[in-house]
Amino acid sequence: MDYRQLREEVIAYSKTIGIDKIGFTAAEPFGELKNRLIRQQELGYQSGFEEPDIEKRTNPELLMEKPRSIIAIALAYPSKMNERVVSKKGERRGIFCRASWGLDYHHILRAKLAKLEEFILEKVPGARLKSMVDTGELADRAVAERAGIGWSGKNCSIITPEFGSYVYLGEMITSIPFEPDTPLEDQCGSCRKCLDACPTGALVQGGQLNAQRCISFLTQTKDFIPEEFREKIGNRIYGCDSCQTACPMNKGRDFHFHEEMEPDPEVAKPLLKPILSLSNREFKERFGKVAGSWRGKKPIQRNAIIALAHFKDDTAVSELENLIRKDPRPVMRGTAAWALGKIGGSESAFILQKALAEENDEEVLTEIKKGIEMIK
Ligand code: B12
Ligand code: SF4
Ligand code: SF4
Repeated sequence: MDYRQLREEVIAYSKTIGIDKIGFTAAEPFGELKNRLIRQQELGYQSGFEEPDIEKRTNPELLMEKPRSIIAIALAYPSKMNERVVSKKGERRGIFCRASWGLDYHHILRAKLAKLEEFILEKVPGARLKSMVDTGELADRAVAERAGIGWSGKNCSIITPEFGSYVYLGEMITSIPFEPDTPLEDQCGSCRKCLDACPTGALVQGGQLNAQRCISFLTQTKDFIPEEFREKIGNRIYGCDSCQTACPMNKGRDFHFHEEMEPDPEVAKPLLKPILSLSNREFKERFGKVAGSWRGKKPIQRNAIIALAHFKDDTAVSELENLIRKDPRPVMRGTAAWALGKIGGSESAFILQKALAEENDEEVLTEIKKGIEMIK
C-alpha cells in the first residue's frame, strides 16, 4: 500500500466534504500534556468536564489496538452574525458564545469524520479507525497542535494561520502509518491581549487556565454562581469569547463555509425575559439544537437572571417575583432575589421583604438578605 498516495487522497477528499483543515500526527503518547494534566489536577484548575482518566487522555494505545497515527480536523465557524438583533430597554438580550451558534458542532464534525472513515475503509478494508469530537478521551487541542493544525495560544486556543481560533476540532485514531505533519511555530510573541482581556483572571499565565474562574465554565455549572463572578458574567448566557475577540489573530476573521453553523439570532442572542418561563419542551424546541443546551435548561435560565441584573432591567421585576414565589429550584429563587437587589427600587424591596418571611431554604435566605442589603 502506498500510504503517501493515500495521505494525499485523504487530504483531497477531506476538502470535498467541507473539512477546512486536516493534519496528521503519530499515535505516540502525549508526554508533556500528561504532566500538564496532572499539574492542573493538583492545582484544582480543571473544570470536571474533562475525561478523568489521564492515562487514557494521553496514550492512544489505551484507546485502540496498535494505533499508528491520528488525523486531526478543523472546521471554521462564523464570528459575526449576518442578521443583527439589538438589545434594547425592556427587550434585553443575552448572548451565546460563537461555538454555540447554529447546529451543535458535535453532530457536524462527527458526520464529517464518519464520511472520512468510510472513504478510508474503502481504500484500506480492515483498517482500525476511531473518531472523536470533544467528548472523547483525547485532548483535541493537543492532537491538533501536534498535527500542525495551529499553535497553542496564550488564550489556550488552537490558532490556525488561516482561520484564527474560531475552529472546532476533532480527530480520528487510525491503524495506518500516515506520515506526520510538523507542528507550527508559536506566533503569540510578546502579545498578551487575551490575558488582559479576561474578565476574571482565569488565564493564570499564557497557556494556563484556571477553569474554576473561567466564565465559560461558570455559565455551564448548575449551582449558585459565586458572587464575585456574577457581575463579570454580564449578559453571557453560555460560554465566553473575550480571550478570542481580543486576539489580533482573529481580527477580520469571519468564515461562513457551513450553512448549518449559521446562527439564528433569536436563538444565539435571545430575549432574556421569555427564557425565565420556558417549559422543558419549549426549551428543547428552541435551544435543543445548539451546543450550549447540553447542560439543560437550568444554567441558561440562571444566567438569564444574572444578565437581567446586569442590565438592571426593572421591567423584569414581576417575572423575577414569580420565580421567587413559585420556582421549586433554590438556585432560581436565590439568584432572582440577588437580581432584585441589583435592580433595586421600592417594588423589589417589598418583594424581598415578603420573601424573607416566607422562604425556608438557607441558601436562598442568604441571597434574599444580600438583595435587601443592596437596596438599603
Ligand atoms: C474541558 C473543556 C473546557 C473547559 C476547560 C478549558 C481548558 N482550557 O482547559 C471549559 C469549560 C472552561 C472550556 C471552555 C472553552 N472551550 Co472547551 N473544551 C474542554 C475539553 C472537553 C477538554 C479540554 C482539556 O482537556 N483541558 C485541559 C488543558 C490542560 O488542556 P487543553 O487546553 O485542552 O490543551 C492544551 C494545554 O494542555 C497545553 N499544554 C500542554 N502542556 C503544556 C505545558 C505548558 C508549559 C503550556 C504553557 C501549555 C501546555 O497544550 C494543549 C494544546 O493546546 C475540550 C475537548 C477535548 N476533548 O479536548 C474542549 C475544547 C478545548 N473547547 C473548545 C472551545 C471552543 C472552548 C471555548 C472557546 C468555548 C467558549 N467560547 O466558551 C472556551 C475557551 C476557554 C479557554 N480559554 O480555554 C474547543 C477548542 C477549539 C480551539 N480552537 O482551540 C475544544 C477543543 C472542543 C472542540 N472539539 O472543538 N472548555
Ligand atoms: S473564556 Fe472568558 S473567562 Fe475564560 S479564559 Fe477566556 S476570557 Fe477568560
Ligand atoms: S491575544 Fe495575543 S497572546 Fe493571546 S492568543 Fe492571541 S496572539 Fe496569542
